[in-house]
Amino acid sequence: IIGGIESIPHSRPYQVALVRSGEFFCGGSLISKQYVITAAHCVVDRIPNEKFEAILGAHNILKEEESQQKIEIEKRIKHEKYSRKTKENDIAIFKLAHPAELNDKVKLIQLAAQNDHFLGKMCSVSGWGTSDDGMLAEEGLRETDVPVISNEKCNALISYGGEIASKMMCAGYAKGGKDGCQGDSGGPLVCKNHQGDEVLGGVVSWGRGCAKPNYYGVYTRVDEYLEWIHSKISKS
Ligand code: 4AZ
Repeated sequence: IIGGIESIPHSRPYQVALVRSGEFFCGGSLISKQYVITAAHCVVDRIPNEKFEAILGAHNILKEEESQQKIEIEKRIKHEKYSRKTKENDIAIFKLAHPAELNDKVKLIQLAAQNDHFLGKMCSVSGWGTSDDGMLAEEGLRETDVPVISNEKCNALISYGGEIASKMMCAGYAKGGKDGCQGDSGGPLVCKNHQGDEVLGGVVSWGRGCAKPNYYGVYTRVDEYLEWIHSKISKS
C-alpha cells in the first residue's frame, strides 16, 4: 500500500494473508467460513508437496499472534476465463481445508450486490504489499482510501488508453500518491453500499506501477462475478 497508514489492528477482520511455503505472496478476503476471494494471478504454479495456507485474524504476519488462524488451502479455483494478457477475469476462490472460527478478529465481508455502484465513492484498499519504502509491510497491515473513477476516465489516452474492460474498476487520484501495490494483489477494495454497510467492491488486480499520476489502481468488479462465485461455492 502506497500513501497509506497502518490499520488499527483487527479493524479489517476479513483481510486474509496468503502464504506459500511460509512466505507471504498475496492478499484475500474471507467471504464465508471456508472460502477466500483473491485474484486469479495469485494462483501460481504449485511445486509438488508445496503448502499453501491462509492466515486469518492477522495484523503483523511475521509474528505468531494469538488471534491468527493459519489454515491450509485445500483447493484453488481460478476463473476459467482469466487472461494473463488482458488481465480480464482476475478473480479466484480459495477453499480452506476446514472452516474458520469466526470471532472479533475474524469476520466475513459481504459481497457487493448486483446494483451497487461505487462511482465517485471513497473505498479503501488494504494489504501487506509494497509500502512507501519499497518493502513489504509484513509488520502491520496497511490501508489507504481511494475514490472510484469511471472506466471512461480510466481509459483515457493519458491513462490506460482502452485497456480497462467493463468488469474492471479503477480507483485512485489523477495525481497519484495512494494505491495498492505489489503484494496487495487479491486483497480487498471495501466500499460502503447504499445502506452504509461495508461490502467487498473490488479485488486488487493490476496497475502500471503503483500510485503514479494517471495510472489508477485497477480492481476486478466483484458484483460482476456473483453468479460465478456462488456456483463455485455451492458445487465444491
Ligand atoms: C502487483 O504487481 C500490483 N497499483 C498490484 C496492484 C497494483 C500494481 C501492481 C496497483 O501485484
